[in-house]
This record gives sequence, C-alpha cells and structure tokens, in this order.
Amino acid sequence: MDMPKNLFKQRLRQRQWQVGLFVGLANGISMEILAGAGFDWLVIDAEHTPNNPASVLAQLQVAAPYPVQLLVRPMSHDAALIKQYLDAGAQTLLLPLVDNAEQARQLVRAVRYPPEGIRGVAASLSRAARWSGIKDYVKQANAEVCLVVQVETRQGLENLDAILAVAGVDAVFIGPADLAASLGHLGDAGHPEVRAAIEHALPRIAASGKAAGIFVTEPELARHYRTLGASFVAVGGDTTLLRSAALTLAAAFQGGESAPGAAT
Ligand code: 3PY
Ligand code: MG
Repeated sequence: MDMPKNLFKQRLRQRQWQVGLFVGLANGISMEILAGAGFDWLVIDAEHTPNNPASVLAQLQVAAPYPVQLLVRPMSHDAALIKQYLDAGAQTLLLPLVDNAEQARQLVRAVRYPPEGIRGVAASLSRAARWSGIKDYVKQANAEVCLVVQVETRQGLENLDAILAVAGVDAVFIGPADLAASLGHLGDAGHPEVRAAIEHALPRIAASGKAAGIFVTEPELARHYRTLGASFVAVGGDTTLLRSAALTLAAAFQGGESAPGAAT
C-alpha cells in the first residue's frame, strides 16, 4: 500500500477553504454517517469526550473509505499519547491550549520521528504504517504529519508571534470558548473583547505563512473570518446537531392537545 497523502495538509498549504465538524459522540455509526455528509474534515475530539486511543482507532477505521480528512484532538500534550494517535493513523493532530512557543516546539518534536523529533518507532505495530505494509513509512511519515495548535488563552495570544515562528507548526486554530473564558467572559464567546481579539489574531496568523482556522457557527461570520485570513473552519459538532434536531422534532409533535377519548 502507498503512503496515504494528507490532503488536509496539502489544502492548508494552498489555503483552500475547508469546512469541518467536531465529532464527540464517540460512536462508529454516527461517525460513518458524518464521514459521508460532505464535510472536508472531521475532528475526533478526545479532549472533552470519553474517546481514547481504542475508540479513536475504530472511528478512523470506519471513516477511512469516505472522502473526508480526519483530525484527532488529544486531551493533552503528552508525547506518549500523541504517539498512540499517530500510530492509530491520525495524520493531523489538533492540540488544545498551546500557550507559548516552547509548548509548540515540544509538540513538533512529539509528532516527528528522529532526528527532528522524539516519536517512537514501531511500524510493525502501527496501523499508520499498515503494520509494515507501507514501504518506507517511517521515512515518509514526518512529511505527511500536520500539526495544528490551538491558541485559545490570553497567554497564547500574548505569545502568538513566538508560536507562529515555530517551524513545524502548520496552522493555528482559535478556540473562541476557551478564549472567552481566559479573557474573563466565560460562556460569552461573542463578547466584543473576544471578537476584537479574534479579529486581531486571524490576519496575523495568515500573514505569518501559517494557515488560520477557527470555530464558528454562523455562515456570515465564517465568511467574515475568511476575509480576515481564516482558511479552515469548524462549523459545529455532532452532539449539538443531534440535540437540536431531537428537540425540534419532539417539539413539532407536542401540540399540547389530548388524544380523542382521553380522560380529562
Ligand atoms: C474552543 O472554542 O475553545 C474550542 O476549543 C473549539 O472551538
Ligand atoms: Mg478549546
């Protein structure tokens, strides 16, 4: 088998517009439905959900036949955990809460084989290498790996230029929810101070030569952020989609009228 090409990374480099969705249901069936839904990318979230390397592996497997790019968001910067997700076959990792350049440099090292990094080698045990079925996997892996760091705190914003200077970071993704909390506006990602911080950060990221991404749920705002330099957006999550569709359906049939003949 040939080394799978990381199309998400290629398109990031070309600044192609890519629309994604957070996937938190931790379930193979819903993952497969979403994989065929038309998104450019899906991120399997293991930061806020009960996902673990085994459940992420299963979701990577069910989505593999579909024309969608798969990202994984680990719960921490732990290099051993990152190694497991890479070995499971994730080629693009989204790392939360990156606050400074040193953390970014450690992450670059975690996702790369030596000499550039510290990723441990065991191609025969790794789905990413198709258990040694991909010729020269270990020599090709660094080129296909894509590292997206989340800047989503006051400290991260303060250190944005230093983070942007770290070679090996492919893109910076802004997390408005955490950013709002860090700026003192917990639960209010639309607060003017948060919006201003985002509007200041996106063009700086784009000007640095790295791709800029953000979570945004209104199409108009996504278009606006695109004009500021964002080239990839997450536009929602599977949990929210399910909940809102379920509430809408239930409400549509709850007319409040009793069935004929019902006791009053
Ligand atoms: C956030 O908003 O904090 C995220 O991590 C996702 O967008
Ligand atoms: Mg966040």
